[in-house]
Amino acid sequence: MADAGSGTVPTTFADAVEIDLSTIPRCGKKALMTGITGQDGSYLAELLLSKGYEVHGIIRRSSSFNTGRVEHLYRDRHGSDVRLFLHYGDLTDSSCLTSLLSSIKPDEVYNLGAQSHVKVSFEMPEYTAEVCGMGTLRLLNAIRAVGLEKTCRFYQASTSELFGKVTEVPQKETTPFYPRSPYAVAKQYAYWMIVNYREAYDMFAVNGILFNHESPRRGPTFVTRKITRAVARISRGKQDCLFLGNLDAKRDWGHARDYVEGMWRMLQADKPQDFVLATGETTTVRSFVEKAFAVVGIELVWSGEGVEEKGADKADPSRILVKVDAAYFRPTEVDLLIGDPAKAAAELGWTASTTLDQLCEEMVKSDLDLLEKGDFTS
Ligand code: NDP
Ligand code: GDR
Repeated sequence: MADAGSGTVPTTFADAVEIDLSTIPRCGKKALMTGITGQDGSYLAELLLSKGYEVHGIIRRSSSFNTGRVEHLYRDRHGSDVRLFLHYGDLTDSSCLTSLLSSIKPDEVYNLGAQSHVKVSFEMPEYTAEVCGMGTLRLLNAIRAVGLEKTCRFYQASTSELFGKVTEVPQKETTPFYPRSPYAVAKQYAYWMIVNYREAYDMFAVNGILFNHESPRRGPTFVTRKITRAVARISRGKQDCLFLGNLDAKRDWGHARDYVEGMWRMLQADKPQDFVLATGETTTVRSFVEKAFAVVGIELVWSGEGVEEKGADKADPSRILVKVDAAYFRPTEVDLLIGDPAKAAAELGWTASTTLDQLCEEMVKSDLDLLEKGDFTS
């Protein structure tokens, strides 16, 4: 079992939910999760603990602490009523996956671990395939190797990136795939492995085809968080300009907290099926920039040079707040994503409850808060 730190590190995120386990009876179920240190993993761990699960998360060895997002959930393993266990492991290492599954014998496995950055996947295509593609196969095989295939339910973090080049709008479960990055191609391999193991071995294995979901805990190199962090810093005079890539890309953005509820519901269903989770609305990156600046009261004017603050002193070179930098463009782009969540609404009773305006405001305010606390490392 791994150490998550001393337990004295202050909670980084204002939305981190402390859970009083003494008020929550155990439900008797165990979940094993890859990617627990990521955005979704931290919200899913909160959700499962609040439902009485015993939660086991696989973390990677790192030269610095990488458990900041679950720090508030971690109790010293020598204490009483411990329900969150962290284990070192990696999706590239079959032996650790097999031995963890054999010792934990989980009722549910959530495979959230990934090299999840689309742009980075063009620079590290082979590693991305190893983790996102082969890693999923390793986990599926490990479940079979230890004889859990008939009892253990499996959630695969599939993605709207599978739809890639637009063939249908809005995109739903039956829309053909056309992946546009090494990341998406690797995820498509994993998608079909889930379908194949479901059909070949009668496993309860499902794909959640999730559209973009964000939060104050979003990694800082994804576009929404990159924007909200910069807006916080610019509004406090700590940064002059934000450099972005393609401002015209359109995404269907929801809140990660809503989406992990959908993941859990997929595994509670009567039969294993694949589901799209989305809001059903799409917005350009450009419009998200406007919304984020509006939270701090800055109105923008778009010009040839970049994006200016409305009414700013023209003599002031710092009036250009956003500039386009070609370095952030991808070799192939996904131009338009908009999902149809009708099947999830009808069969799981799931809908996205947070609007984009609420999400954007929450993210900007959280980044202002982190800036004020001097905690801008997350
Ligand atoms: P993050 O990038 O925030 O988290 C990724 C997680 O995977 C981290 O815990 C990371 O560990 C872990 N990880 C990376 N490499 C490995 C590896 N080799 N072995 C084991 N674990 C590894 O992603 P999100 O939380 O945003 O996304 C969760 C999953 O959902 C991912 O699979 C992603 O591809 C998918 N997805 C995400 C969407 C979104 O909009 N957020 C939409 C659709 C799908 P570490 O902290 O050490 O880096
Ligand atoms: P995405 O998310 O590629 O959709 O993948 P990201 O936030 O990286 O990009 C969204 C869109 O914004 C454009 N963009 C920029 N993106 C980044 N990161 N940085 C920039 O400076 C920038 N400027 C413009 C991008 O070109 C793109 O069009 C996310 C990940 O979480 C995946 O793991 C997940 O599968 C999909 O969402 C659904």
